[in-house]
Amino acid sequence: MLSEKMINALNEQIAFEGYASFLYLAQAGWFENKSMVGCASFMYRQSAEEHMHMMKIFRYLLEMDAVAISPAIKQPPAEFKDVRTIFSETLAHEKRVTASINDLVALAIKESDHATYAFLQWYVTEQREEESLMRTILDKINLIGDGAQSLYFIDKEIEALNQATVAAEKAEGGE
Ligand code: OFO
Repeated sequence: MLSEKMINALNEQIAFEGYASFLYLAQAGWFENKSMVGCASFMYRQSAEEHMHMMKIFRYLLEMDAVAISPAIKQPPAEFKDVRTIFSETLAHEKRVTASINDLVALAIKESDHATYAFLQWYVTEQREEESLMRTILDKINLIGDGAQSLYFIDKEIEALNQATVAAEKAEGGE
């Protein structure tokens, strides 16, 4: 049985993941408007992933006989400064998500909540991979440069990363 505190914290995490899904959707739209289709498909996939992260917690709460709350989502921006800013903000956002997952893990340990501790380990791994992926993208942008002439090459690189991630996920069996 989950504590009241854990139920509330998991419901807050649902809202966090939901916001990430809509933020990445907004960024996908921004990229598509700029004809950066590689970056757009990357962000559409990220958005779908965040939705899946949200649903995993939603279902976990229900499985544990708790109330899962469908969150109110703050509207994300529709305009963004440039490609580099989008990816550095995305990395910053993922770092905040990691901190929030770590707080949940700490709470599970404090409450000797072994079921939630085990459940959260998937998120610990996921966050490590996500942060590493965003850092790789920023490194590539730094190498290529982000002037107007470079956008085409950045888009191609991110499309290639996107394809590699999809292939790796398929090989792992879905997630
Ligand atoms: Fe779900 O926040 Fe990262 O991936």
